[in-house]
Amino acid sequence: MQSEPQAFDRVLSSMCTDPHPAARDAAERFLATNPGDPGTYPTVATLEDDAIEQLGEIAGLDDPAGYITSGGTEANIQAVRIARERAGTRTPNVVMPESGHFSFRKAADLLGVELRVVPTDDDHRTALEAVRASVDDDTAAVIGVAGTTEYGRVDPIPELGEIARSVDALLHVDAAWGGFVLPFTDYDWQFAHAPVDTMTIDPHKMGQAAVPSGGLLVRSPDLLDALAVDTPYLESTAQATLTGTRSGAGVASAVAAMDELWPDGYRRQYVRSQNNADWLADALEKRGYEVADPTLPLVAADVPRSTFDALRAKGWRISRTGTGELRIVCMPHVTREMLASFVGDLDRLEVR
Ligand code: 0PR
Repeated sequence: MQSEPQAFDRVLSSMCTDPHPAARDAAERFLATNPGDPGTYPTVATLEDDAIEQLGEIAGLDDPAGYITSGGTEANIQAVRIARERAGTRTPNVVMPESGHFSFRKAADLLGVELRVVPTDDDHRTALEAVRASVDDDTAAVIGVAGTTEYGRVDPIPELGEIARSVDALLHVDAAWGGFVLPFTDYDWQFAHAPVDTMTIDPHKMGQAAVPSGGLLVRSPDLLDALAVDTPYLESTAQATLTGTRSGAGVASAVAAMDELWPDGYRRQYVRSQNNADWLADALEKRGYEVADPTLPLVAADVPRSTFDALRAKGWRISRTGTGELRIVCMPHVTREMLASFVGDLDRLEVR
C-alpha cells in the first residue's frame, strides 16, 4: 500500500488533503462507531454536538444546529430538501449560479425540484439581475456559493439574501470548500452577515479532517424537522440524516481537527495557501498565461490543452474548468516546493 504523503506529492487538483495527525488519530479510534445510533454510541453523539458547535462558531451562527454529513453533496441535497418541504408548492424551483456544484443537479433530480441555473458575471460571480429575473412564488431556495469549485469566487451573499426574502425563499450558502478560509477574509458570507438559512461547510476539505466529514448547518433547529423521519426501533425517536449508518470517524476527526486548528492553525494555513496561490498566479502570468485573479487559494489559468496533457503525463494531478482552464487548488499539502517544481516542469516543456 502507498503511504498518504507520497500519494499527495503531485496532487494539485483535489479539494481534499492529508488530514491533520490528530484528525487521523481520532478517525482511527472511532472507526467502528455509528452516530446514526446515539442510544448505542453516546460518546460519538456528544462529539457531533461539539462539531456543530464549532462549525457554528466558524460560520458566525449562535445556537447552531445541523449534523456531520458524508460530504458537501449530502449537505447540499438536504438543504434543497429542507427548502422544498418548507415551500409548500407542488412545483418548487431553486435558483443557482452556473458556478454551483453539480451536487445540486443530483438534489434537483432526486427531489423533483426544478433547477434554474443563472449565468455568472465577468468575474465568475452570480449575476444578481439574472437571479432577480428567475425567482418567483415557487422559488424554494436561492443558492449562493462561498468559494466556487472552479474559480474560488464568493457570490454576493447579502444581496442574494434580499432576493430570497423578497419571494419568501430560503437562502442556502455552499461554503463546502471556502468555509475554513473565509473567516480570515473580508467577505460577507456568514450567518451573522446575511439572512442565511442553511449552509454547507465541510471539515474534510480545507478543515483538514478525514473523509467522510461534511457539514450541514441550519439557522434554527426547526429547519431540521423537515428532514426528520421516525425511527421505531432505535432509542432515539427521529433521524434527520440522509444516510442511516454513518461514519463516527468523520465526526471524531472533524472535532479533533477543529480543536487543534481553530482559529490560529487555520489562519496560518490560509495565509500559506493564499501566498502560494498568489505566487503561482504571478509565475504563470510572467510566462504569458491569462490567469483568473486568485481571490481565494485557487488558481485558474488559460494553459493550452497540449501543455496540460504533457504535465499530466509527467504525473501532475491537475484538472480543468468547464471552459478548459488549468485549475490548481492550493490545499494544505500543496507546498511552495511542489509549485516551484511544477513551474519548472512547465518551463522545460515550453523550451521545446
Ligand atoms: N460544494 C462545493 C463548492 C464543492 O467544491 C464540492 C466538491 C461539493 C459541494 C461537494 O462535496 P463532496 O465532494 O464532499 O460531496 N468539489 C470537488 C469537485 O467536485 C470535490 C473533489 C474533492 C474533487 C476531491 C476531487 C477531489 O480529489 O471538484
